Amino acid sequence: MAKSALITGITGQDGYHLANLLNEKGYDVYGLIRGQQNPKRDRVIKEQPFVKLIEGDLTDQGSLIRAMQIAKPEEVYNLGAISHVGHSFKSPQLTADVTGKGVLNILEAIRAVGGEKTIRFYQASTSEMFGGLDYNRPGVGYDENSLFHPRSPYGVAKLYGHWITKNYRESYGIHASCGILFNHEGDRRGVEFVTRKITNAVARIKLGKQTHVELGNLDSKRDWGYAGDYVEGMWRMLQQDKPDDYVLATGETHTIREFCELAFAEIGIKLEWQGEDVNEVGIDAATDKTVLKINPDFFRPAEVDILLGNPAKAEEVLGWKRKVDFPGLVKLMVETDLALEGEVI
Ligand code: NAP
Ligand code: F7E
Repeated sequence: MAKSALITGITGQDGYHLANLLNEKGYDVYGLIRGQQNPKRDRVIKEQPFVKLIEGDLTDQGSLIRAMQIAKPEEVYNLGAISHVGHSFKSPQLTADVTGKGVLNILEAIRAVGGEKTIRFYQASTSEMFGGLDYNRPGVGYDENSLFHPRSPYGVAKLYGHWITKNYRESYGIHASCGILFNHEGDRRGVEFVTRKITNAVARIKLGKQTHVELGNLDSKRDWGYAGDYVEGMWRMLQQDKPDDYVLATGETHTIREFCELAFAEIGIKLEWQGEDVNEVGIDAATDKTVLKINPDFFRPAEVDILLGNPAKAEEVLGWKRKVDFPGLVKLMVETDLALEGEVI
């Protein structure tokens, strides 16, 4: 009998990669899709016809119970969230309801169908729970025991989801694990996130569809991996005899500025920086044209300055290791965007 898995956030980046992985492993894959006319439904049906879609919403307890009854899952992956940090400052209450309380709703749905001993649960926790303020171990990075200090409504909501998952593990014996994942990107990343925004703009600049890109803070540092590698780690967590929490990261950190330099280099542009603060610009060294400007609209009320993860526990216990490195990630994303933008006339 094939195992059954239910994925919330099926239309998101990680939902896409995880659904493919579970399908390759022979699972029956169910995906929770929200809204009465979700524009991403057709894409899932076209690209991943093996996914069985169930309508529901993390804020709607009844729909989650119904999803459990239909999918009868052995494994539930809770990837659904308001996941954009900048957006969470604009819709903090919605973020609390979906990203925070939504986790409680799905855990209660597991209890409602008596799944405490039969359903394994993955919670998508995040490096945004750390926040960077206590970063005092350069070169070592955050691990599972580091101090939390979220710097956004998103980070705060995720911290609730993290602790309620641990609490349900301790209280009801649910096989519930939290993956504390550092940034992971790829060709399925939404264009609202900085990496994809850059690679999409770079492709459009190369094809003459756009003159420049406007960004916010160029100096924050992120530990960026490839999403395809990270969903493998999620699955491995649920295959362990005991539930636990794991950091998935690369152990390297880079600035947004470095990401821009590598991405532009992929299309043969050497970036030169001129000016300071909001007046700083990125210039194409060969033509003197401005290809990058600062737009303060993209600054956040509070910023996480540096994220660097220590994946030692996941490497040792799960046998997990990232495969795609930083230059490889940038190359993969620019190449995909060039191909996609080349197709779109
Ligand atoms: P994503 O692309 O933004 O996808 C988020 C998903 O959540 C979408 O499918 C979205 O559906 C769904 N969603 C939003 N509101 C919902 C609601 N009320 N009910 C049910 N589903 C809802 O995010 P991702 O990059 O794949 O990340 C997956 C998870 O990992 C998220 O929880 C994220 O916070 C977390 N995480 C991500 C990273 C990263 O670097 N990618 C790192 C750490 C943790 P619609 O398409 O209908 O909006
Ligand atoms: O920002 C800076 C921005 O939005 C990265 C989510 O998946 O990873 C993601 O959160 C950095 C920040 O990702 C722009 O200020 C500059 O310092 O790509 P991002 P994020 O905030 O790190 C974590 C682990 C998650 O859990 C989240 O769900 O880039 N930045 N200029 C910009 N960011 C954006 N979005 N747009 C800009 O124009």
